[in-house]
Amino acid sequence: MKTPRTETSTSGLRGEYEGAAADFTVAQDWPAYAPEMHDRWRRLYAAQSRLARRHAAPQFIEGLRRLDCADAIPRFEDANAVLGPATGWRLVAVPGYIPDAVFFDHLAHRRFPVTRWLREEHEFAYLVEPDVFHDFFGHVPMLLNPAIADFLELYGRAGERAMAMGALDMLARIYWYTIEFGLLDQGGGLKVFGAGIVSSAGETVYSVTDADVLRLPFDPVRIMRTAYSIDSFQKNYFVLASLDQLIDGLGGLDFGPIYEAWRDRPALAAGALQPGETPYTPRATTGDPIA
Ligand code: HBI
Ligand code: FE
Repeated sequence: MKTPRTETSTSGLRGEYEGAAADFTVAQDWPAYAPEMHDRWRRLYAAQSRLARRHAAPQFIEGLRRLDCADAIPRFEDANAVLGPATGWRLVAVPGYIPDAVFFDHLAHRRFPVTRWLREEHEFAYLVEPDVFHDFFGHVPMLLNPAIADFLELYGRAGERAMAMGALDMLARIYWYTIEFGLLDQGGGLKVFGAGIVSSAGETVYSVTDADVLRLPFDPVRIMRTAYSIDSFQKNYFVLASLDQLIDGLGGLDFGPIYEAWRDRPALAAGALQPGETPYTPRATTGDPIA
């Protein structure tokens, strides 16, 4: 019988790129997670799912329910048995952040890279780099949604050209302001669906309830031009009226001319309303008040 490793030895898995395949994938090595890690996952899950019930988009809540992962760090294989039939996506384990080109290639082939290690206790509420809680809890529920599933593949396929054109920053902002920090208003009040928000207690509440933060209607070109912060709450958010807007607004769009028009000009500062712009006005709610 395999004894679980101690917390100290297991944390050696963090950022362990040695032994990774050429595409940076590794085995998840689920048996290596120590009991205290499963317990930490359970507490992270409990805290964030409670907030999600109140503030997350119904698509996220539904996806999370289908993954059935409240009690322990999930086995990626189990999630794949749910994901495959639903949207054709598959999770692959990675040691952490991977090179842009590799990341894009995985997405283009409907493989989602999930970091295998879990944050430590002192990082419970805040972490700059992705861990298994951010990657799994934040991203995987939305991979069960067909619109997000198609959009992420499209994003992956756009990577090569953006890199060749020196416009990776512009493309990355699309991911950042939708997949990571997107808001959605389908008429039931402002909801979160971005993984960076739903995996953060503070930002889940802040992004939808703060009266002063700038929210703008979803606009691909505006997003591609807008800088973002990686170490604080966002200074602006973009609001989708439906998840279909992602494909409808970006699927037929030729990014080439947009890159050419804007890549050499300075980005717009986050949180700065531009002349002629109006902040997002929430749609009338349909009996589902938000705090
Ligand atoms: N690697 N594991 C991981 N997770 C990411 O979100 C990620 C990455 N590599 C590159 C990357 N993101 C971004 O730079 C691209 O979306 C541009
Ligand atoms: Fe992420």
